[in-house]
Amino acid sequence: MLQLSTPSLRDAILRHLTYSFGKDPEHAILEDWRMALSYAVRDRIVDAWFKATEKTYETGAKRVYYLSMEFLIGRLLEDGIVNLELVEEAKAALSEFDKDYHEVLSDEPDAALGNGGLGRLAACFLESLSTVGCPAHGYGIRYEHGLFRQSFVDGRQVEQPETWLGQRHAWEFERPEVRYRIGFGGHVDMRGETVRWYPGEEVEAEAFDTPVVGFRGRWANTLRLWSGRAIHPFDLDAFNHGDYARAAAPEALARTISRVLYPDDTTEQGKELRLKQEYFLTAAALRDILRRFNNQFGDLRKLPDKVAIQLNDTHPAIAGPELVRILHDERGLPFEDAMEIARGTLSYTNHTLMPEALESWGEDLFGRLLPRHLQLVDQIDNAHATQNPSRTQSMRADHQVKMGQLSFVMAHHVNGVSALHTDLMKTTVFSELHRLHPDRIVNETNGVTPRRWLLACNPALAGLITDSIGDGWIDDLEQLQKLEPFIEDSGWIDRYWNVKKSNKIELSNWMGQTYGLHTDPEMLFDIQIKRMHEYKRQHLNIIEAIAHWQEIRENPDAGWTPRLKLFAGKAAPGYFFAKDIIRLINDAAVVINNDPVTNKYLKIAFLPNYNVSLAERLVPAADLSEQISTAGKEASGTGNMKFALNGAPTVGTLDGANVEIRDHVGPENFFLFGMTAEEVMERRTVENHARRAIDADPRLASALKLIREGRFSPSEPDRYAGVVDNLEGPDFFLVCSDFTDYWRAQREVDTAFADRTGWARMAALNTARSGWFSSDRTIRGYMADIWKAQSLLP
Ligand code: KOT
Repeated sequence: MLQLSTPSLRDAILRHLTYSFGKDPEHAILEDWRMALSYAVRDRIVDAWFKATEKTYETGAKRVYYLSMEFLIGRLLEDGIVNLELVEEAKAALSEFDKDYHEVLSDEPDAALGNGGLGRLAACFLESLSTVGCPAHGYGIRYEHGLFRQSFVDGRQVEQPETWLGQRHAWEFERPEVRYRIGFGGHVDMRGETVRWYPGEEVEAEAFDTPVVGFRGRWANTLRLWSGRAIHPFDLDAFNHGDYARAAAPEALARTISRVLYPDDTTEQGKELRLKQEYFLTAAALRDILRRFNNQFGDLRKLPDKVAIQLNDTHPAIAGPELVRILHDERGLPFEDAMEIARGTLSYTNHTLMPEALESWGEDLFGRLLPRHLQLVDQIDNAHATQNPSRTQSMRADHQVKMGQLSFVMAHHVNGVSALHTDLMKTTVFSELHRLHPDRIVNETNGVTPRRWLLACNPALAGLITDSIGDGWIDDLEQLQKLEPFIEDSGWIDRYWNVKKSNKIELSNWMGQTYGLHTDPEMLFDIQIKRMHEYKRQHLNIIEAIAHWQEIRENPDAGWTPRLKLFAGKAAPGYFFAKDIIRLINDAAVVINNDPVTNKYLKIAFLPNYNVSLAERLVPAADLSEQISTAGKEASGTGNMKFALNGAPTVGTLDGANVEIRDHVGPENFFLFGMTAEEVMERRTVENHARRAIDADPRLASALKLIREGRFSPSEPDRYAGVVDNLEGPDFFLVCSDFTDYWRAQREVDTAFADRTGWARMAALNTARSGWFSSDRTIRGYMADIWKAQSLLP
């Protein structure tokens, strides 16, 4: 391999500034500096990347492929700097040029190629796959526009297109030589044994590669994103006839496929373009995987020994029929053998049990876009029915194609993302398939990468930890347990508390400068940040705040624990109830923050445009983590883990990974409230459950009354009639039924926070006992239980 000597970071920055961007230091703008630093860092990542690729070929190791419609990677420059341990050198180099490190890092736009938890998990997994040295590729779509930009007008969410590629992007390598034709529609030609699909329309998928470096630069994998382009980009004939719009049409049409990320999280849309995107990603990835396999190994029967393909939810589920189609129709293997090889290669992760999010496609649409695949789905379904005569549920009921069942049948393992969620999979949506295939479902509780979610975002805490126990925790997070003896030491607890305080001051200052929002860092910072959804119950939080505000007004001198309630999160553009909740929070904030009687005790703010970078600012400064979903609805949660790790105890329900967080940190360091998943199912059957709960709790009754009467929307008193009607009526997510216990838990928080040392100990215990929630542990679990893949690190 080419051996070049590594220049100092300072020299590399200057060289790139000069020769890659054609600027001298006097004329360089912030973006030039950011790009020059990025290229200097990227050069070093490329070295690690080449070595990893070479080793994977040499050893003939099994490779892992993670197929996902979303990768919510955020900014990459700090990730690279931190993982290559270049923080001090980068700061020093920039200061030589009189540039501020943080200012340069903040210039990078977030790559928001995902909606929320599912996409962020994929990003944490990529980093952990590299850190543990597992040969892997991520495959996704290079959306031109990621998740929309959110702002508020009169408290209402307004969406604008996001343009992360509007500024220069340092991290991708275009691969014009890696292109595949992806077909849609057309017809199927059946001649005896040979079946051939002749698509009616074709677009080209072009690869863009981003290297993903692991901790200490010991390994780097690839995130390969596909971009749509036309096969014949330009209709010259139309152009020559003066029809310029028609001339450019093929290109515009092809580009549409990778134009924009669907902005829905846990809600299904069933749109044609979405199915096209799913097939586009999957077909391009499979072609690429098989090409690489062919070059190295050849014998398709060995595919399951050399290739593990993980489907991130059902979005790439078409991989099952597509792989069978290639093996059977194109490579001539018998159908049964093709099935067996495909199933030996594929595994599927389920991320939600919510019925509206379980993908299914109408057979008309499906058959029109993918006629051969529809035939194969039927053949797969029939074969499964024959092999399992006691089966009652088909994946082809109601003129639909049910992607969850298809994925299950085509996978050797199916996993849930927390212990509770996995148990519920077995007893609810997949109960029949679980009975037929009792060894197929396994649990892999989610995790988060400690490099981004502690080392990079919370340098003060990371510093204290390393000072106390050394730096082994960074890639062996369970070493945080070694902190426990320090927690007895009051001097150490003071240091821990000062770290939290300095993080809160920093956030306060930033919110002041950015939003003109004035906050007191002495307050309890109570934070709920996540997608807006009824099941996540941001409305439970704001209704409790309104009730609390009333109580403070009635008795202003009772020595209340001062609290700042922060919210952030986006609502899907068509999810009107969720948008109403955003507006209610904003409206309530105006009234409550301007109440001179109460505003030293309670303040509320909804920060706009929640994204990964905003989470990185908020998590280290949190005192309290709100994880208050209706039990049984949040598959896992991963924000909950980030907060616990950064020393914010949880107020939460027994839902998703909250259950395991509570087990790890200890029940005395977790503010539990609410019904269990079982109780939830039972309560729903009780007639008028909401009415009963309201009648039993005057605080809840009066908070709902204030909202209904327009106390927070005086110019439009019935603005929230729909919200209150829902809560007093069906209240499917049991906000009213859980309110009283939530209130109790919040008052326990108030009391506990008043004891500063006691609280600091609780926070520190959350940090010390959260090591299990590293995504390194999760990835090792997938490698051992599902992929049977080995680390290639010494
Ligand atoms: C979205 C659409 C369809 C199916 C599933 C989803 C989905 C699920 N999107 N995000 N999730 C979340 O995934 C996270 C990672 O596993 C979980 O922590 C979280 O609870 C899910 O809601």
